[in-house]
Amino acid sequence: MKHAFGLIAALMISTAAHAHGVTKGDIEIIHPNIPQPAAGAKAAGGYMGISNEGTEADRLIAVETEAAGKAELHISEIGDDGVATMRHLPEGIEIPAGDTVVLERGGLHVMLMGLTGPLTEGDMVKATLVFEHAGKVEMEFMVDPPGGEDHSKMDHSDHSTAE
Ligand SMILES: [Cu+2]
Repeated sequence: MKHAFGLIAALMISTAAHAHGVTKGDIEIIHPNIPQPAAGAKAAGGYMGISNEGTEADRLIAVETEAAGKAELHISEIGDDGVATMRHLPEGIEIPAGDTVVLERGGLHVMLMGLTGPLTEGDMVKATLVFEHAGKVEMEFMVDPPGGEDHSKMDHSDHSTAE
């Protein structure tokens, strides 16, 4: 995942004005965010960087939040036919030792399904990430502008089909 470092650097630079995050043990959560969904949307994607400073792999296995009826871990993929599809990851997302995994549009994401209320830019959305080893990490998603923070610095070539 060498490319992740460049993405994280871009993420941190582009969001430096109001970057936020949380650390628990060896796990650091970097700028968890939800781009403001369209009015009346029933679902939204949650994104963040997850660093593992430890010497053992960990695994994000669940996300709990009162902002949605259900939160699942998904990956968006472009199939051989060029069509973007989303796949549920019941086994969770591995965070290798000494590595950073980026959840971003068009890739890994938290899928919030059955939103319990509107999400407006600037809102903070409480959630709990559940890791196999680090346990429960309390954090807050920041609701970013619609379409996400600063498109210009990241590759969002497939964002129109992500959700
Ligand atoms: Cu999804």
